[in-house]
Amino acid sequence: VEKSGMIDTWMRKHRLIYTGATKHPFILSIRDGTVDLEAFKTWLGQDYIFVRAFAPFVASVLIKAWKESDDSSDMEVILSGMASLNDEIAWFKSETAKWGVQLSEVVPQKANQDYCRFLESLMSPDVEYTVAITAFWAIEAVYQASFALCLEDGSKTPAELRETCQRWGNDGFGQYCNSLQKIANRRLGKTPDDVLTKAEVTLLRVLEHEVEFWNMSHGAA
Ligand code: HMH
Repeated sequence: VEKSGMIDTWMRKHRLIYTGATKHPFILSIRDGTVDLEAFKTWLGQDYIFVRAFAPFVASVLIKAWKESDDSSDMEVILSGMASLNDEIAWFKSETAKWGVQLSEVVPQKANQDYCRFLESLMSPDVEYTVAITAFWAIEAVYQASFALCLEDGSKTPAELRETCQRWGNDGFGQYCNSLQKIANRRLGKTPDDVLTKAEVTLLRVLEHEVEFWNMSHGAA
């Protein structure tokens, strides 16, 4: 069995759920300029909480890479992601202040709690590096694809939301996602079938959590 382009194979196989995560009605509303700014503010506050849980997850992937990886350059890619998170947390603080979102008053909604709990389960030392790096790639790739859509020619993204879309939709972030995808593909290409199955199931869980996460803002007051 040819396993080297596993991510592409899975993207084709799970196209529907991937599209559900990357072309969610909330993202499409940003893109066509009809976005409800209250929904945007909800997303902003919730995502700050998510990113605070995401940083320790990325740290756990770094530990797994250090222990298990067959290629020392993996660590540099993961470390660069961690460094961006430092900047990202600072950005969330200034962006929420700009929109009048009080971070101390943001209560994590159920979908967010569920997603953070899922991340925590992936931090266990029992979870293979291959499984964790696949999840990591998927989490970043969904945001990259979603926000890049809002920057395409012909999109009517409101001016005050362009910076947000740039944060994840820019080319540098796209290249970083490609680096993560290459690592995931390399690992998946030489992993036993049971771990391969675990990675595929984990990828699907990530995509489901991403859809639920977008749904939060969409269904907001
Ligand atoms: C929910 N998924 C969610 N938030 C994020 N900030 C990312 C992915 C990408 O970092």
